[in-house]
Amino acid sequence: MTTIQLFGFAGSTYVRSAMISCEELGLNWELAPLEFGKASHLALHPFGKMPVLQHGSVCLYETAAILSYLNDLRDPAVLVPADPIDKARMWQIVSICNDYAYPALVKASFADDASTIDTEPAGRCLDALSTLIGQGTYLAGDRFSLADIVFEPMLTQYLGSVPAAGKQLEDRPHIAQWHRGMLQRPAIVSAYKEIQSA
Ligand SMILES: N[C@@H](CCC(=O)N[C@@H](CS)C(=O)NCC(=O)O)C(=O)O
Repeated sequence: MTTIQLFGFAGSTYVRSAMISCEELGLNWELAPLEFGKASHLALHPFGKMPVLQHGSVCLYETAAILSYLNDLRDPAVLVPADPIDKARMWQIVSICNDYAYPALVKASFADDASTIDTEPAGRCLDALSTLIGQGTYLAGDRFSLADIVFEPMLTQYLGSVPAAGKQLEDRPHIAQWHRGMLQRPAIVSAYKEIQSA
């Protein structure tokens, strides 16, 4: 199969989600350099973000679309639940991640002084996801899905940058347990190894 090129930086949480998906699906992929903000970048992504996927003649931006495409390269597709309720739950969580968790956990973590940020919005995201996961092992349904793949890098970024994050996670034991499980998943372990060597 033609190598999948992921344009972006390994530090980006959304690029990480694409890397984890490729690892989980056993796809042949590589990170490709991006001249951030330059004309060559805007030609790939008119909004100047990352990741961008290039696979043969297919060029895609927007992470949810990229992850859905990667999943459908595998037959049977494995990262989107077949059950309609689990599938709706998965897209609900991806949307929560994009609209609420990304600003609250990721953008906030880039503040000049992460020890002074308002952690209430992140706490609200963790509470919502805690309610949705209940006693489960995965965020949506009983299998690893795109919901886990999108949220895991966001939480890891937040925990690595915001001093109050550890206590916030400790206060939500189901999410803490979910995160421990995610960090042991082989696809996530190997994606993070790639990130360290990138
Ligand atoms: N809606 C986009 C968001 C992508 C996004 O915000 N990526 C971040 C990196 S995690 C980015 O490109 N940030 C650079 C910037 O905002 O200047 C998607 O789903 O792919």
